[in-house]
Amino acid sequence: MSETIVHVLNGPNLNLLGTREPGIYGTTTLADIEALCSKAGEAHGLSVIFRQTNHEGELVEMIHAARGALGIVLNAGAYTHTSVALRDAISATGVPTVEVHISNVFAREDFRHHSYLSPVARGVICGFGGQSYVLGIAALAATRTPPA
Ligand code: CA2
Repeated sequence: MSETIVHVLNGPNLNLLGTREPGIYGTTTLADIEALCSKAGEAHGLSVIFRQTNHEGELVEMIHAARGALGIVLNAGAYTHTSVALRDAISATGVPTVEVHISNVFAREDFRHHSYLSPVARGVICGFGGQSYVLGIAALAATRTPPA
């Protein structure tokens, strides 16, 4: 077990953050969010592994690779609304997963109101920009069992 490791996984198009649609996603880049996550990890005594991919299968592999970790903070991007494969990967590995979104998906188009992942997630945080990730890391840290 690697109970001091949190995997922060990002799905499709999140590498474009800060370059387009600032009205929805702000001007924060993914590199800025990675820095926020590292800082949050340090504050909680956790190591953060931060990754992004545009490919669904690769995201499945990344979830598998997180087995034994304290948890996953997952922004699956548009796959949130489409992917049974990601949902099965979360269920199959049993790694506590916090679903996060930069935007408030419930204030947006109807198709973003449904998530295949929420029912198997430990919890869901959305609408707080890059802070959604920081809150996700804090939530996992709060679930940590103190050493005996
Ligand atoms: O709000 C979020 O974090 C989302 O997961 C972002 C996804 C979207 O499909 C989800 O419904 C909500 C989209 C990520 C694409 O990011 C872009 C970045 C720059 C320009 C355009 C899209």
